[in-house]
Amino acid sequence: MDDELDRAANVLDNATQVVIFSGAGVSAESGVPTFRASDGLWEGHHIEDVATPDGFERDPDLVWAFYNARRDNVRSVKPNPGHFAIAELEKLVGRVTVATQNVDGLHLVAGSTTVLELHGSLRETRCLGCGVIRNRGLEVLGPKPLCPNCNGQLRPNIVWFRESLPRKTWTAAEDSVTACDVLIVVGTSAVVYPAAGLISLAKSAGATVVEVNLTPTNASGYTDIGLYGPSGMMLPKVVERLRQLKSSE
Ligand code: BV8
Ligand code: ZN
Repeated sequence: MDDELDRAANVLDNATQVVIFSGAGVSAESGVPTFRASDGLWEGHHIEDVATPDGFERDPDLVWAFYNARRDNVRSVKPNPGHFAIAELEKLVGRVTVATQNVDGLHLVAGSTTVLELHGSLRETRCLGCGVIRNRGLEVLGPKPLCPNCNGQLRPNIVWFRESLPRKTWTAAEDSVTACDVLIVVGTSAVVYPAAGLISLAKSAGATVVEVNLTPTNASGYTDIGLYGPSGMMLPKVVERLRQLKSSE
């Protein structure tokens, strides 16, 4: 593994633009549950019931109970060394963009400054009446939150299955991976599209792809350097090696 860590540090040392494409695995060591539970359930619910527009239409109370429970979870968690190593990269590499599938906001809490939240944020609500998107932090919202502006029904500002990703955010993500020298794919099973398509896009644009995961995934076919172990351990090791390279230059 040392060779792979050195190779990863070397490609980062020569990079001017780096993109981190992250999924639920980067937050696992912070205590945020990942999606691919073995029984296909997500915190005891079927995806269909809690992460689709139809599910919300059918039972908004169930969906709000699900998202309020995840807001409660995120209120009690902190970024882990993997998030902090990603934030630290910004001091060592010209331009770092984080394109995350996660909605927990932990990259921002850890200090990353350019974070594209491809699937929205647990901290944001959107009004079905006036359309206003608000960042409500992690305040308790109650079972049927209403818009303070027009008293309309609020929904989580999250991208559910069969919904489009926010256009500006998605375009920025595509542009960043097309321009990057290195793409670090961390903590994702790379099964959800269009987000997972960023990996092949980066590869076809000539980027070196580094995968950080417990095990190989659907991304592994595009991977040049594989770092298999917990991201909270692997990422700080890579950044430490990179810091040593930079200080010896
Ligand atoms: C769209 C928000 C089109 C919710 C999410 C059939 C019908 C309709 C659509 C489709 C279809 N078939 C496919 C699709 C497209 C669909 C899709 O991709 N489905 C998949 C399941 C096949 N995509 C969509 O629907 C997207 N929209 O296509 O619109 C459209 C629109 C308009 C008009 C025409 C067409 C929208 C997708 C977004 C869905 N929303 N999240 C919420 O979070 O509440 S996706 C959800 O899954 C999360 O965002 C999550 O990030 C994402 C992917 O999961 P991962 O992050 O990868 O997490 P996972 O648990 O899977 O893996 C964790 C990994 O970490 C593992 O590899 C594990 O080994 C690793 N790990 C664990 N611990 C560690 C670790 N690694 C390192 N260290 C550790 N310690
Ligand atoms: Zn409103």
